[in-house]
Amino acid sequence: MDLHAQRRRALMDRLGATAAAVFPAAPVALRAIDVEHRYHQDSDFLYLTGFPEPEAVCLLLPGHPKEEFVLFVRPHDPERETWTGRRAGVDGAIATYGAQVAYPIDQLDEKIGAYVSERDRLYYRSGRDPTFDQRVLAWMRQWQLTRPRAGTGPTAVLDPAEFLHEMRMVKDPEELAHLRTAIAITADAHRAAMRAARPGVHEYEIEALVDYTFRRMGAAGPAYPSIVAGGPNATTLHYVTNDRPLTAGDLLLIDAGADFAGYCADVTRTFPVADHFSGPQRAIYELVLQAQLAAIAVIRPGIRHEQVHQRAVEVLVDGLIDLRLLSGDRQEIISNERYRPFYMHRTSHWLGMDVHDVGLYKVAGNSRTLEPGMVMTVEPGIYIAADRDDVDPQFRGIGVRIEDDILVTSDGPDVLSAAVPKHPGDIEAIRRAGA
Ligand SMILES: [Mn+2]
Repeated sequence: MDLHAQRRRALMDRLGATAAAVFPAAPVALRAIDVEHRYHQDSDFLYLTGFPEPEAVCLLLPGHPKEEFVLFVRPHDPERETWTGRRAGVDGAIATYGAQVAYPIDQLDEKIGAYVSERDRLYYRSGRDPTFDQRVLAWMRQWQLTRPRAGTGPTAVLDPAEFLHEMRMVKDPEELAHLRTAIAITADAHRAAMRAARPGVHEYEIEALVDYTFRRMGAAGPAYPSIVAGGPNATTLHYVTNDRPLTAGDLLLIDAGADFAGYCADVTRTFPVADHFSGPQRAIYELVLQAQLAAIAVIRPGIRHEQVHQRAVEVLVDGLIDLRLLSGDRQEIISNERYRPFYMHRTSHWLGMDVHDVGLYKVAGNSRTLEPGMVMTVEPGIYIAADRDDVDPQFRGIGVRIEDDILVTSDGPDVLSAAVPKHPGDIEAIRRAGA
């Protein structure tokens, strides 16, 4: 059984034999009236089917004697395929993707009624595609009408996330292999950027080098718009304008990750455009690094996700007190979140097919317990905007974030992005070698 079949089996066992589940492919996104964005498949759909095309629907019918896995796909159309490329077609949906039965997508409304009217509940995640939501509502109205005489038909639409997204949180071997590749490509791109940055080069030139490296090595492209933020731009968390020339006194913050085979890397490094850090830059940098290393060090199965953030905050607050950027009692600063003018985001998110991957951070009111196979980022930072006149002038305009991708293993944290230098000596070495 291939991995997609194993995943469908595991999901169907959880859904139970009286349920049906519907997963549509992602709709095509338009950039202009007749220009499409590069297609990005829906992660849930891709996880369960491996099917890369738009205009497709996966129907799961747990316990059905012959047709547990039904695909609706675009049929062959030689005229259309001349323009947009080969389609798997109904035959390929069965032969290549393992559907037990497949239909042209335009038969969906006609066929789904009979399949699902024998089930008592329908799993479907609404809110992602309003057009498809309307379709599901129309089916439900139809089943409401036929239910009194048929005696069967779904009475509830439920979110499959509680089962499916729990599965996606713990990565299987194929997923880990794709993630490792995405992260290895990303590491190459960050190292290339560290060698290439110098005064006079624009942020967009570094962005182009990063994105070029992703594509050259077989990634689909950046998993999110690459942030290449020189100097004070690094204090804007989601800076993507990337149009400023770098100057010798800048730090350069790059937050960029490749998308490979549907899996996302998410890595941030900050380094000097000169071949060494200035004193104040190095003080802030070493504090963020210390916080990041301490936060990574607590990762192991059984700890709560929240503890990673707490550890980072403790180290950052101690350091901000030492640097006289904050004053007062550590506990008081933490409970009142007085560090937030310097550190305003969370330390960690799940990582996988989505950059901010699916899965609960809290279960029954408590922060989630880590398990082997989960993948998460650790990304503390300090951001001091250039116009912060309440702050010692030597620190103004400094923004630092350091982000790695961590696999939780029974032996502790496995830093998947360790190939990108982050210790000041290693960064200064690669800077000097590249110049
Ligand atoms: Mn991140």
